[in-house]
Amino acid sequence: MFYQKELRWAEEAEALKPELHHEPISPVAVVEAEEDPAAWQGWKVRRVAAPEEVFGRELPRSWEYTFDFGRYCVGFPVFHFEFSGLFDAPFRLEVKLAEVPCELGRDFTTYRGDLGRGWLQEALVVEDAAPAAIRLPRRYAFRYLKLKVVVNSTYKVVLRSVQCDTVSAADWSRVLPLGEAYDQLDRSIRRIGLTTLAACMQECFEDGPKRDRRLWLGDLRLQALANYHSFRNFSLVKRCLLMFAASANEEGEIPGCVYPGSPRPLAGNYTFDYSILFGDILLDYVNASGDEAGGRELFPVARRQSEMALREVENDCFHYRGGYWLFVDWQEKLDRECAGHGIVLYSLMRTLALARRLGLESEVADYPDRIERMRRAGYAKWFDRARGCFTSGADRQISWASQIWAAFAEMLPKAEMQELLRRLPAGKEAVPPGGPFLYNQMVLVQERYGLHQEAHALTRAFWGRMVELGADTFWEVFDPADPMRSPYGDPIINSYCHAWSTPVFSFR
Ligand code: RAM
Repeated sequence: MFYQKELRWAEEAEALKPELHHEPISPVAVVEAEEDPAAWQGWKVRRVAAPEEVFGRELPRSWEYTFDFGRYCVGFPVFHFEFSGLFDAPFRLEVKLAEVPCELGRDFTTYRGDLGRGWLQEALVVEDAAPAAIRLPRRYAFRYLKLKVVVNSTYKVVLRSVQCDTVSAADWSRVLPLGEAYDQLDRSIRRIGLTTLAACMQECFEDGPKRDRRLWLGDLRLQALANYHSFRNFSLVKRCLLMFAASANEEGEIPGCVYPGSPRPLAGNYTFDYSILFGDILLDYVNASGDEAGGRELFPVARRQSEMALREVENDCFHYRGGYWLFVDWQEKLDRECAGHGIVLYSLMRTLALARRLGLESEVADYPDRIERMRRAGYAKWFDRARGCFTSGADRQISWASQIWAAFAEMLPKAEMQELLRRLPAGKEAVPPGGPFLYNQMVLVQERYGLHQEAHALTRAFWGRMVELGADTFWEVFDPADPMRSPYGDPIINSYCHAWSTPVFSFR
């Protein structure tokens, strides 16, 4: 449908590829991973030496050191060596990199997850001539880096230094400091949140720099908003929107994620609830950047996604027939239909608001009426008056997801919705979020309804717990009651620096 334009959009996206900022980072300690049942996920690290005690010394034939960089790094590890003696056999170096202690401690051969083991970060370098420096060609995301040599030859080796050439598209000089009123915990949450966001800002917004290193639309929505509050890199958002537009299929549907690449970004998974929020992200972008021409250029893509969403609506209600991915959250128990209705409705509302913002209202002339009808029908079908909240499915399940998306879609008068949102966290009956993605939606919707205190308190309770547990960046998956939780069958494949876990929306 957009084929004529897609190549141009791909070219425009390519032209917006950012120059990355480089910063060399050195380790602060030599550590060892240790099993400890009292530690989060059963592992901790213990400091055993200063890096200077290892650098510059002649090393034994076999050796192994784990360097702790003291902070999260995304970039290219570089090692400097000095060799003496006859180089009579290749130099073989094993490298392992980890975001968290549990990943560092676990033997990767015991990995039992569903996603490809290739995401677990390791490298084997074999050099036929004595190297003065080795720079790993792949980009890694880590705090801990382990080097191992098993039975070297007769020559002697000195390790001169270990460093990481870190890269990011984020410019920290654009971030404004937090006001006086915020305490230490707030400052930590915001700093770690922005570190997470900056680590995910590469040649596009990535969901996680360890995994999947891809541009996901649902993650982009939160990243772009967090970015407007901080690094204010508008062209990176525009580049990402163009990448999605350039990978639309014949029907004009955009995927839930793209694999960056030329000449056109490659479409990844189709994720219904992600695709239909394209117009929402575009509207936020136009409002934040003032780029109305860019908004007009991509408006047809937004409108097309809303049209696709409407194909799933029957008698003014969203009907989940299956056969496609309706994500909403990682919560397995969740009945997604009511939340799906809220997302479709919200998508229409935002596409309409975008059209109004751009003076294109006539192109969506039927939307106000459709929105009103869907609001009424949705209320009649899913609102349970006796219990005072939205339910979903045959068992009339109450969940955070249903209330949150009903709130985004303004399915109740404002005061009633405020009251419902206030009640929700305390209610034991409601199916809670399956992780940070939905907690962040809750914070956003609370702010939207003027519930700032509540949003701030939720941010402190949920992300504050990760701070206490020693997070350097915020995690893709976090259930305080279940440290080993993973949607992929093994927590070492989880991403521990994840875009959708940037809790900056309740700081002003
Ligand atoms: C995972 C990634 C990504 C998310 C999708 C739904 O593969 O964590 O961030 O958006 O799931």
